[in-house]
Amino acid sequence: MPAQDFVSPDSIRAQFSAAMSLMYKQEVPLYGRLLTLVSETNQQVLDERPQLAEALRWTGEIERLDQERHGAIRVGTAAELATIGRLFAVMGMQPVGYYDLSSAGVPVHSTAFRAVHEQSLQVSPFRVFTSLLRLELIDNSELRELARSILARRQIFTPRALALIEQCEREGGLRAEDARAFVQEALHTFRWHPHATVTAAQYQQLHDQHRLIADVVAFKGPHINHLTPRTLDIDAIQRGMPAKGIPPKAVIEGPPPRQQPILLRQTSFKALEERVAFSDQTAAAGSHTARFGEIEQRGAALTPKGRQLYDRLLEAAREALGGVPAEANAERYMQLLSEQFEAFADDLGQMREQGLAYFRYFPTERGLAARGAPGRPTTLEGLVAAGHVHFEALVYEDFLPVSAAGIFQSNLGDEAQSEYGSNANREAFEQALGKAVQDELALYALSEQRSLEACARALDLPEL
Ligand code: OOG
Ligand code: NI
Repeated sequence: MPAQDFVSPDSIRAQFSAAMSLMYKQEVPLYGRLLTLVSETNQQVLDERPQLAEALRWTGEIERLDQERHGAIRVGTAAELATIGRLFAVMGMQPVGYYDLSSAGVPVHSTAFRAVHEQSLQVSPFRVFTSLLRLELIDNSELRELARSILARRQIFTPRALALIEQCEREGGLRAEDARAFVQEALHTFRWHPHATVTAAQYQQLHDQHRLIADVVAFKGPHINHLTPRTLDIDAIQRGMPAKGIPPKAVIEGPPPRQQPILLRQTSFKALEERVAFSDQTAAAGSHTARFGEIEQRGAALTPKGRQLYDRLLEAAREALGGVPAEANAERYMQLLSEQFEAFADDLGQMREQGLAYFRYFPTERGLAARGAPGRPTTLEGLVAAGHVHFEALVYEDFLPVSAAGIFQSNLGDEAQSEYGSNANREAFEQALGKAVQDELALYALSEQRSLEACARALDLPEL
């Protein structure tokens, strides 16, 4: 079968992302309202800040902005994680990064499934933060066994989804009709199921141990628990949410507001209370809070040096606060954060000189016009100074462990604080997944490198 008959994985991911968004809008109407607020705000920002619009045009992000979102799921077993990995691979999504949430009192570890090449990200930046429950961290052995046996009985994929994954692996791709069927079949795994697989008493037992355990174990599948659009101004959204009847969490996770955004800033709002029918009930007499809303603003991907600085400043702000950021100390926390981050250059040129972020380079009209001209600059610095090469920050495509912990906590409720020590175990995660997770820093470095190579080619230079 010739390869050209196959639909590209990027296009399957774009279809899936759109289908997921449509499904979630129907399941969680507040998500639809949030999308409207975000797109109105983004339009306003683009109108008011032509320089930002220009930067987004250079990188192409302006075209992907509307469809940009991430989701999150939590799976219960190694086998589920491995198959989810194969399902995402059909859509060109690879596991990137390892996140340990145990140190934050959440018994999971996680990765992000996403496209890894800038051209694929341009077609669809859709990503899914995927967590694996760690039953081994739960010390109540009876409950652990109960959870294990319940999880062992469920099948979170439809038979047709499994068959299409196998077909794709065997043949090297899916044709249009199969790709459409795959998207519909895969959606079932992420749907909300109001029928629990456990009795009301079992639910209570799981819930008393940790709300997250009940969320993962008591249902038929790993329902998508939020879908997060990308905003260009998260402070405006945070301020605008209450008026729309959407109460946000107390503080925005991540760095403080800046001229040049870095990494990721996120805020969320409380979970919905859903009606649930436990297995010993005929009507939906119970309730469960699983799903919430989240918004994010993305900025520059940082180099190891930039990331170390970020981690240090964030830690210093938290230390100075002397507690977990919450409603009562939110203002002081934002103040401390801004003070600390004065030490982080807020200018693209300086960030580049100091080696804090990754960049993409583009040949300019002037550079192209000067091709072959005698005496033109041939080094990167010379080309930048002469305006022959333009640079923009490479956008961060991943997540942040401290922020993720804050998001988990905000929707699990503050009563859910537990102690699991610091139990990072990337090896165990990769063994469950059946492959290694990719190093996000290496991916950014490659992307930057490719943009330099493309620049050199366009400008007829040997290398940059
Ligand atoms: C995932 C929480 C983390 C993010 O954006 O950092 C997250 C979850 O609650 O399952 O979504
Ligand atoms: Ni999220």
